[in-house]
Amino acid sequence: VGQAGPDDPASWDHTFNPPGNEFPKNEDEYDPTPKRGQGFRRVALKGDGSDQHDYQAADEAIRLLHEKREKPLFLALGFIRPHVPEVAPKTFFDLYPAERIELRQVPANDRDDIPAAAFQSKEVDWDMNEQAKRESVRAYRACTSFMDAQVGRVLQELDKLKLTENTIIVFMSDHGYALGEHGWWQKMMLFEPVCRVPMIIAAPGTSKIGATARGIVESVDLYPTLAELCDLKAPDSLAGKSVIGLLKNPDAPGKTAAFTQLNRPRQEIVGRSVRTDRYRYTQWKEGKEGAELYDEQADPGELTNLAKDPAHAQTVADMKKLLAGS
Ligand SMILES: [Ca+2]
Repeated sequence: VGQAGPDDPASWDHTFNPPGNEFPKNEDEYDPTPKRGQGFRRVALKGDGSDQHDYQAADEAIRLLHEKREKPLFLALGFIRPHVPEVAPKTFFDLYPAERIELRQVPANDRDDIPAAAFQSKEVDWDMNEQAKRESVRAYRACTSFMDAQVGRVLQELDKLKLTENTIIVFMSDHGYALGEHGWWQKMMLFEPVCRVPMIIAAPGTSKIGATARGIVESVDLYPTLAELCDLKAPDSLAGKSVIGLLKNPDAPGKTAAFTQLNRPRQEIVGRSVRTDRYRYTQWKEGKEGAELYDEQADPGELTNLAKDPAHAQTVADMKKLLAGS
């Protein structure tokens, strides 16, 4: 927000980094998690949020669509929400009354079979009580809907300009988000809700509207997919694989596995995780700091770690082989 970060200037003809307003003064603000400082602030704004980064980024995208509509264009539009701090107009908070939010039910002994390295800290729920947790989920939903509304503004403009029919649209996120799973919030873990991201692709003439492909894909597959859709030659060095087969036929098989890696530099621990259609296997510091195996079909909440279960020894061996080959 407000800065180019590690962007590569040579890759862009035009950049725009709106500063937004993440610290509004006079709004309805509440902070239930004093231990986390500004990290989990929630702000319900007056007005339509037009002082916010995501709104201004959508405005700029709309302006560029008008200006550049005659020629092929690659537009990367980054939204910050629902990343913390959770700032959105009050009207979006009103969509999600706190009393209607259902919280994750975490068994008291859940962490007993999880290696300590799986968590950034031992803290459970950051000392939030039930009400604060409900408000946190509510703020996340409000911010997600606010961001979604900005996506909608841009798509509407594409329609108005009659560009939808020859535009490839991709919606994805850089990581998922924990909302109380295993007593954890935000990211920095290798459980399903954090490793998994949305990947929505509308490629006119190729993809089927509203279809869901169940095959495994990875974020690194985006580059070769876009290259193929645009009839461009991708470099041979790319790690990913085009998903165009799944766009054409959502029932087509995906990859054997997807990989995710997490660094805990302070503890000098790297966690590596592999997901197949049935299992997730994660090991910390090559297994020296523990391992986890979850049956995602029987146990989608990842509550029972099967890594030490003799009945799953073969599965563990297979998953280790996948990790070693990645
Ligand atoms: Ca458990």
